[in-house]
Amino acid sequence: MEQYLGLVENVLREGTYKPNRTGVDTISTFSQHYEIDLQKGFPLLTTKQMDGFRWDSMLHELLWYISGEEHVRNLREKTGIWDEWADEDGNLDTAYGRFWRRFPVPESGLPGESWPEDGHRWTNEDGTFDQIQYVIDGLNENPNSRRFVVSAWHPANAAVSTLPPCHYTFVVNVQGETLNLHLTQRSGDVALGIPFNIAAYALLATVLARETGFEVGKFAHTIVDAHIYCGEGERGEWYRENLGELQARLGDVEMKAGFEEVREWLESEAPEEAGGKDGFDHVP
Ligand code: UFP
Repeated sequence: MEQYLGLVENVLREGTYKPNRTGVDTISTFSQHYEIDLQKGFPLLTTKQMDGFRWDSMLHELLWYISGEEHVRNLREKTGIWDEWADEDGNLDTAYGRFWRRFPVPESGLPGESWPEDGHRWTNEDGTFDQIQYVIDGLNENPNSRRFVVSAWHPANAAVSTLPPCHYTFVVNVQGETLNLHLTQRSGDVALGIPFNIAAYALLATVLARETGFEVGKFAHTIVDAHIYCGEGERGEWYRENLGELQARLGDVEMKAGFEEVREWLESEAPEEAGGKDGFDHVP
């Protein structure tokens, strides 16, 4: 997929060396954006190994978001991808589904709001707010609205969470007969997380379009900090010292030829002490 290769290329060519909380340093860029036309096919990347298991995990993860559950007790029977973030009872301090389907609202709404006694039609029994139902009803009743925003970002929760949402808000937008989806992501691991995120939101756009009778249109993605993990310890040090030279020499490589080619080139350039073979997309 040319957009993904373009993203990899931008990060490698323009990125700066950036340590972060994980202890595994990154080559990082600010504000990457691309669009993918979903009418031309489903964006499942073939440059990474997207075998049955990973597709299955992504599918169950998305279904889990839509379920609104804030525990992994059912999800972990299908995939263990969220287990490390859950406590002993399987509860998470931050769960996308909880905010999508049951966003916390004070009992009578926020101060200054005219909140009906019995809540909104999108208010759940426990007083929380169902953002997904709000969007689906809106798409059916008033599709030209520009207010189809779903947010997983709860500022107070994010301040104390072990993993605040990465892909934290999306907006659905109708143009004619097509339904488009724009995702904003605060932090994106280009090698590991992003292929997963693209597939999940392309699928979500498809599901929302089917549910509301639209054709699926485009998936647009903005990533605020798009990064590639390059290494820790000596390996990180090597990248920190040599990134400029590496980038100068990237001009010699035809990146669009393929991710694998770039990877092979980096592997052959990076000396053994810099990680050699695994130095490129090492992930924590
Ligand atoms: N990350 C993704 N996509 C996800 C997800 C995590 O790319 O869906 F949950 C990556 C981004 C970053 C790390 O490398 O995980 C989260 O770290 P931080 O919270 O410090 O940004």
